[in-house]
Amino acid sequence: MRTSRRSVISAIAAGLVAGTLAMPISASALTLGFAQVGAESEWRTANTGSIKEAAKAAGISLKFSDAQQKQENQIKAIRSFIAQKVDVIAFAPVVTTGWDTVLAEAKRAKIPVILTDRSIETKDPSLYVTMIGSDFTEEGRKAAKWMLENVKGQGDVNIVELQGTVGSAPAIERKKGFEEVIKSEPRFKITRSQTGDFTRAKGKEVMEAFLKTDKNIQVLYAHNDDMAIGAIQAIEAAGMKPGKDITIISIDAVKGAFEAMMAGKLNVSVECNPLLGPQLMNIVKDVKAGKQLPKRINTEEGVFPMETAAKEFPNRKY
Ligand code: GYE
Repeated sequence: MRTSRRSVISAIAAGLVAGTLAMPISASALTLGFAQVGAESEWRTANTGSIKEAAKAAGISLKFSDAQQKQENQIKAIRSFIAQKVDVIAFAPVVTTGWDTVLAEAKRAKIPVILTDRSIETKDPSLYVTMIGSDFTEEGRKAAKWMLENVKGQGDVNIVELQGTVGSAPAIERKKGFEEVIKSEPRFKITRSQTGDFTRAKGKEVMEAFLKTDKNIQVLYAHNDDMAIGAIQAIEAAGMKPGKDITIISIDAVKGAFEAMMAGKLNVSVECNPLLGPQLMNIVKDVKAGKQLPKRINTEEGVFPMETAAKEFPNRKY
Protein backbone atom coordinates (compact mmCIF):
# COMPACT_ATOMS: atom_id res chain seq x y z
CA MET A 1 0.00 0.00 0.00
CA ARG A 2 1.33 3.43 -0.89
CA THR A 3 1.34 6.01 1.85
CA SER A 4 -0.33 9.13 0.52
CA ARG A 5 0.85 12.57 1.53
CA ARG A 6 -2.44 13.21 3.20
CA SER A 7 -2.18 10.13 5.43
CA VAL A 8 1.34 11.17 6.46
CA ILE A 9 0.06 14.63 7.31
CA SER A 10 -2.86 13.24 9.26
CA ALA A 11 -0.57 10.84 11.11
CA ILE A 12 1.62 13.79 12.09
CA ALA A 13 -1.44 15.72 13.14
CA ALA A 14 -2.63 12.77 15.24
CA GLY A 15 0.83 12.60 16.77
CA LEU A 16 0.65 16.31 17.60
CA VAL A 17 -2.76 15.90 19.18
CA ALA A 18 -1.47 12.95 21.23
CA GLY A 19 1.65 14.91 22.07
CA THR A 20 3.89 12.11 20.83
CA LEU A 21 5.49 13.64 17.79
CA ALA A 22 8.95 12.60 18.95
CA MET A 23 7.87 8.95 18.81
CA PRO A 24 7.72 6.92 15.60
CA ILE A 25 4.36 6.87 13.85
CA SER A 26 3.67 3.31 15.02
CA ALA A 27 3.94 4.70 18.52
CA SER A 28 3.03 1.51 20.37
CA ALA A 29 5.87 -0.75 19.09
CA LEU A 30 8.25 -1.51 21.93
CA THR A 31 11.92 -2.07 21.21
CA LEU A 32 13.70 -4.83 23.06
CA GLY A 33 17.47 -5.22 23.03
CA PHE A 34 18.44 -8.85 23.69
CA ALA A 35 22.05 -9.85 24.37
CA GLN A 36 22.33 -13.61 23.88
CA VAL A 37 25.13 -15.83 25.24
CA GLY A 38 26.05 -17.40 21.90
CA ALA A 39 25.12 -20.44 19.84
CA GLU A 40 26.99 -23.03 21.90
CA SER A 41 24.31 -25.71 22.17
CA GLU A 42 21.04 -27.11 20.85
CA TRP A 43 19.39 -25.57 23.91
CA ARG A 44 20.69 -22.13 22.98
CA THR A 45 19.54 -22.44 19.37
CA ALA A 46 16.02 -23.30 20.56
CA ASN A 47 16.13 -20.42 23.05
CA THR A 48 17.12 -17.92 20.35
CA GLY A 49 14.43 -19.23 18.00
CA SER A 50 11.80 -18.90 20.72
CA ILE A 51 12.79 -15.30 21.50
CA LYS A 52 12.80 -14.22 17.85
CA GLU A 53 9.46 -15.86 17.10
CA ALA A 54 7.79 -14.56 20.23
CA ALA A 55 8.99 -10.99 19.60
CA LYS A 56 7.50 -11.10 16.13
CA ALA A 57 4.21 -12.54 17.37
CA ALA A 58 4.00 -9.89 20.11
CA GLY A 59 4.77 -7.02 17.71
CA ILE A 60 7.92 -6.16 19.65
CA SER A 61 10.82 -4.86 17.63
CA LEU A 62 13.88 -6.94 18.55
CA LYS A 63 17.52 -5.93 18.42
CA PHE A 64 19.43 -9.20 18.82
CA SER A 65 23.10 -9.67 19.56
CA ASP A 66 25.15 -12.90 19.87
CA ALA A 67 28.10 -12.63 22.31
CA GLN A 68 29.88 -15.84 21.31
CA GLN A 69 30.17 -16.83 24.98
CA LYS A 70 32.22 -13.70 25.84
CA GLN A 71 31.18 -11.33 28.60
CA GLU A 72 32.97 -8.36 27.00
CA ASN A 73 30.79 -8.79 23.89
CA GLN A 74 27.63 -8.82 25.99
CA ILE A 75 28.70 -5.66 27.80
CA LYS A 76 29.34 -3.97 24.45
CA ALA A 77 25.91 -5.05 23.20
CA ILE A 78 24.19 -3.70 26.32
CA ARG A 79 26.01 -0.36 25.95
CA SER A 80 24.92 -0.14 22.35
CA PHE A 81 21.28 -0.86 23.36
CA ILE A 82 21.54 1.98 25.88
CA ALA A 83 22.93 4.32 23.19
CA GLN A 84 20.07 3.33 20.88
CA LYS A 85 17.57 4.09 23.67
CA VAL A 86 15.71 0.79 23.48
CA ASP A 87 12.65 0.49 25.74
CA VAL A 88 13.78 -2.66 27.57
CA ILE A 89 17.01 -4.66 27.74
CA ALA A 90 17.02 -8.41 28.34
CA PHE A 91 20.03 -10.66 28.45
CA ALA A 92 21.22 -14.15 29.41
CA PRO A 93 24.38 -13.37 31.39
CA VAL A 94 27.22 -15.63 30.26
CA VAL A 95 28.76 -15.54 33.77
CA THR A 96 27.36 -14.50 37.16
CA THR A 97 29.71 -11.67 38.16
CA GLY A 98 30.94 -8.37 36.73
CA TRP A 99 27.69 -6.74 35.65
CA ASP A 100 27.24 -3.90 38.13
CA THR A 101 28.90 -1.12 36.10
CA VAL A 102 27.03 -1.67 32.86
CA LEU A 103 23.72 -2.29 34.63
CA ALA A 104 24.15 0.95 36.58
CA GLU A 105 24.53 2.68 33.20
CA ALA A 106 21.23 1.17 32.05
CA LYS A 107 19.59 2.28 35.29
CA ARG A 108 20.84 5.84 34.86
CA ALA A 109 19.38 5.81 31.35
CA LYS A 110 16.10 4.57 32.92
CA ILE A 111 16.02 1.42 30.79
CA PRO A 112 14.62 -1.58 32.70
CA VAL A 113 16.66 -4.79 32.54
CA ILE A 114 15.26 -8.35 32.56
CA LEU A 115 17.52 -11.36 33.13
CA THR A 116 16.63 -14.51 31.21
CA ASP A 117 17.91 -18.05 31.71
CA ARG A 118 21.00 -17.27 33.87
CA SER A 119 21.19 -15.30 37.10
CA ILE A 120 23.82 -12.83 38.30
CA GLU A 121 25.48 -12.01 41.60
CA THR A 122 25.09 -8.42 42.65
CA LYS A 123 24.88 -6.40 45.85
CA ASP A 124 22.27 -4.18 44.22
CA PRO A 125 19.18 -6.13 43.17
CA SER A 126 17.59 -2.89 41.93
CA LEU A 127 19.83 -3.22 38.86
CA TYR A 128 17.34 -5.62 37.28
CA VAL A 129 13.58 -5.98 37.41
CA THR A 130 13.16 -9.74 37.35
CA MET A 131 14.86 -12.98 36.39
CA ILE A 132 13.08 -15.66 34.38
CA GLY A 133 14.62 -19.12 34.05
CA SER A 134 15.16 -22.59 35.42
CA ASP A 135 16.21 -23.71 38.87
CA PHE A 136 19.63 -25.16 37.99
CA THR A 137 20.37 -26.36 41.52
CA GLU A 138 17.21 -28.42 41.40
CA GLU A 139 18.23 -29.83 38.01
CA GLY A 140 21.55 -30.95 39.57
CA ARG A 141 19.62 -32.57 42.43
CA LYS A 142 17.30 -34.39 40.02
CA ALA A 143 20.31 -35.74 38.09
CA ALA A 144 21.90 -37.07 41.28
CA LYS A 145 18.66 -38.54 42.63
CA TRP A 146 18.14 -40.45 39.40
CA MET A 147 21.68 -41.81 39.73
CA LEU A 148 21.22 -42.92 43.35
CA GLU A 149 18.04 -44.75 42.40
CA ASN A 150 19.35 -46.37 39.22
CA VAL A 151 23.03 -47.16 39.62
CA LYS A 152 22.79 -50.36 41.66
CA GLY A 153 25.39 -52.41 43.48
CA GLN A 154 27.64 -51.97 46.50
CA GLY A 155 31.00 -50.98 45.04
CA ASP A 156 32.51 -47.56 44.50
CA VAL A 157 30.99 -45.48 41.73
CA ASN A 158 33.51 -43.21 40.06
CA ILE A 159 31.86 -40.24 38.43
CA VAL A 160 33.45 -37.90 35.92
CA GLU A 161 31.87 -34.50 35.48
CA LEU A 162 31.77 -32.28 32.43
CA GLN A 163 31.05 -28.80 33.72
CA GLY A 164 29.42 -26.00 31.79
CA THR A 165 31.09 -22.68 31.05
CA VAL A 166 33.32 -21.59 33.94
CA GLY A 167 31.60 -19.01 36.14
CA SER A 168 28.16 -19.46 34.54
CA ALA A 169 25.12 -19.89 36.77
CA PRO A 170 24.15 -23.30 35.28
CA ALA A 171 27.68 -24.69 35.78
CA ILE A 172 27.90 -23.46 39.37
CA GLU A 173 24.40 -24.53 40.37
CA ARG A 174 24.20 -27.86 38.55
CA LYS A 175 27.40 -28.88 40.31
CA LYS A 176 26.15 -27.66 43.66
CA GLY A 177 22.78 -29.47 43.48
CA PHE A 178 24.39 -32.72 42.36
CA GLU A 179 27.06 -32.65 45.10
CA GLU A 180 24.49 -31.81 47.73
CA VAL A 181 22.58 -35.05 47.01
CA ILE A 182 25.59 -37.42 46.76
CA LYS A 183 27.26 -36.05 49.92
CA SER A 184 25.48 -38.56 52.12
CA GLU A 185 26.38 -41.53 49.86
CA PRO A 186 30.13 -42.19 50.23
CA ARG A 187 30.31 -44.82 47.49
CA PHE A 188 29.52 -42.16 44.88
CA LYS A 189 32.59 -40.01 44.19
CA ILE A 190 33.41 -37.39 41.59
CA THR A 191 36.89 -38.43 40.51
CA ARG A 192 37.42 -35.93 37.70
CA SER A 193 35.74 -32.67 36.84
CA GLN A 194 36.51 -30.21 34.09
CA THR A 195 34.74 -27.68 31.91
CA GLY A 196 33.58 -28.62 28.43
CA ASP A 197 32.16 -25.13 27.84
CA PHE A 198 28.68 -26.51 27.02
CA THR A 199 29.83 -27.59 23.52
CA ARG A 200 30.00 -30.97 21.77
CA ALA A 201 33.57 -30.40 20.58
CA LYS A 202 34.85 -29.62 24.06
CA GLY A 203 32.82 -32.39 25.65
CA LYS A 204 34.45 -34.87 23.30
CA GLU A 205 37.93 -33.47 23.83
CA VAL A 206 37.73 -33.50 27.63
CA MET A 207 36.20 -37.00 27.74
CA GLU A 208 39.04 -38.25 25.53
CA ALA A 209 41.54 -36.79 27.99
CA PHE A 210 39.71 -38.39 30.94
CA LEU A 211 39.73 -41.80 29.26
CA LYS A 212 43.41 -41.58 28.38
CA THR A 213 44.42 -41.40 32.02
CA ASP A 214 41.71 -43.54 33.60
CA LYS A 215 39.23 -46.10 32.33
CA ASN A 216 37.76 -46.85 35.74
CA ILE A 217 34.70 -44.64 35.19
CA GLN A 218 31.16 -45.80 35.99
CA VAL A 219 29.19 -42.58 35.49
CA LEU A 220 29.46 -39.47 33.37
CA TYR A 221 27.55 -36.43 34.62
CA ALA A 222 27.46 -33.75 31.90
CA HIS A 223 25.98 -30.32 32.64
CA ASN A 224 24.32 -30.35 29.22
CA ASP A 225 23.31 -32.76 26.45
CA ASP A 226 25.73 -31.41 23.87
CA MET A 227 28.76 -32.22 26.02
CA ALA A 228 27.29 -35.68 26.70
CA ILE A 229 26.84 -36.26 22.97
CA GLY A 230 30.45 -35.22 22.33
CA ALA A 231 31.60 -37.51 25.14
CA ILE A 232 29.60 -40.43 23.68
CA GLN A 233 31.81 -40.20 20.58
CA ALA A 234 34.95 -40.24 22.74
CA ILE A 235 33.69 -43.27 24.69
CA GLU A 236 32.93 -45.19 21.49
CA ALA A 237 36.32 -44.27 20.05
CA ALA A 238 37.91 -45.73 23.20
CA GLY A 239 36.16 -49.03 22.46
CA MET A 240 33.56 -48.77 25.23
CA LYS A 241 29.76 -48.74 25.13
CA PRO A 242 28.17 -45.44 26.19
CA GLY A 243 25.01 -46.00 28.23
CA LYS A 244 26.21 -49.50 29.25
CA ASP A 245 29.88 -49.49 30.28
CA ILE A 246 29.45 -45.90 31.44
CA THR A 247 26.07 -44.60 32.65
CA ILE A 248 25.50 -41.16 31.16
CA ILE A 249 23.41 -38.47 32.81
CA SER A 250 22.90 -35.03 31.30
CA ILE A 251 20.70 -31.96 31.38
CA ASP A 252 18.50 -30.04 28.86
CA ALA A 253 16.47 -32.87 27.23
CA VAL A 254 16.89 -31.51 23.69
CA LYS A 255 16.00 -33.65 20.66
CA GLY A 256 19.63 -34.74 20.21
CA ALA A 257 19.48 -36.26 23.70
CA PHE A 258 16.27 -38.14 22.87
CA GLU A 259 17.94 -39.57 19.77
CA ALA A 260 20.91 -40.69 21.85
CA MET A 261 18.54 -42.24 24.42
CA MET A 262 16.59 -44.08 21.72
CA ALA A 263 19.91 -45.45 20.46
CA GLY A 264 20.62 -46.69 24.00
CA LYS A 265 23.67 -44.43 24.44
CA LEU A 266 22.41 -41.88 26.95
CA ASN A 267 20.66 -43.01 30.13
CA VAL A 268 18.75 -39.95 31.26
CA SER A 269 18.30 -36.27 30.57
CA VAL A 270 16.88 -33.77 33.04
CA GLU A 271 14.70 -31.20 31.37
CA CYS A 272 15.63 -27.53 31.09
CA ASN A 273 13.12 -25.60 29.01
CA PRO A 274 14.60 -23.08 26.54
CA LEU A 275 11.27 -21.83 25.17
CA LEU A 276 11.26 -18.65 27.22
CA GLY A 277 10.28 -16.28 24.41
CA PRO A 278 6.50 -15.92 24.94
CA GLN A 279 6.90 -15.47 28.69
CA LEU A 280 9.66 -12.92 28.17
CA MET A 281 7.54 -10.83 25.79
CA ASN A 282 4.70 -10.76 28.34
CA ILE A 283 7.14 -9.60 30.97
CA VAL A 284 8.50 -6.89 28.66
CA LYS A 285 4.95 -5.57 28.22
CA ASP A 286 4.22 -5.82 31.95
CA VAL A 287 7.41 -3.94 32.80
CA LYS A 288 6.51 -1.13 30.39
CA ALA A 289 2.99 -1.04 31.81
CA GLY A 290 4.48 -0.50 35.26
CA LYS A 291 3.20 -3.79 36.71
CA GLN A 292 4.83 -5.21 39.83
CA LEU A 293 6.69 -8.45 39.09
CA PRO A 294 8.22 -11.11 41.33
CA LYS A 295 12.02 -10.96 41.45
CA ARG A 296 12.28 -14.56 40.22
CA ILE A 297 10.06 -16.49 37.80
CA ASN A 298 10.85 -20.23 37.53
CA THR A 299 10.11 -22.53 34.60
CA GLU A 300 8.73 -26.03 35.32
CA GLU A 301 10.49 -29.13 34.06
CA GLY A 302 10.70 -32.95 34.23
CA VAL A 303 13.15 -35.87 34.02
CA PHE A 304 13.29 -38.26 31.00
CA PRO A 305 14.94 -41.67 31.42
CA MET A 306 15.96 -43.71 28.35
CA GLU A 307 12.89 -45.98 28.59
CA THR A 308 10.52 -43.04 28.05
CA ALA A 309 12.43 -41.53 25.10
CA ALA A 310 10.64 -43.17 22.18
CA LYS A 311 7.22 -42.35 23.59
CA GLU A 312 8.10 -38.72 24.41
CA PHE A 313 10.09 -37.91 21.28
CA PRO A 314 7.13 -36.91 19.05
CA ASN A 315 5.99 -34.41 21.70
CA ARG A 316 9.33 -32.63 22.01
CA LYS A 317 9.41 -29.07 20.72
CA TYR A 318 13.16 -28.46 20.98
O1 GYE B 1 21.78 -25.92 29.68
C1 GYE B 1 23.24 -25.23 27.95
C2 GYE B 1 23.46 -23.88 27.39
O2 GYE B 1 22.02 -21.55 30.44
C3 GYE B 1 20.40 -23.23 30.72
O3 GYE B 1 23.33 -23.01 28.50
C4 GYE B 1 21.45 -22.65 29.84
C5 GYE B 1 22.54 -23.63 29.45
C6 GYE B 1 22.06 -24.91 28.80
O4 GYE B 1 24.57 -23.75 26.67
O5 GYE B 1 23.00 -26.19 26.98
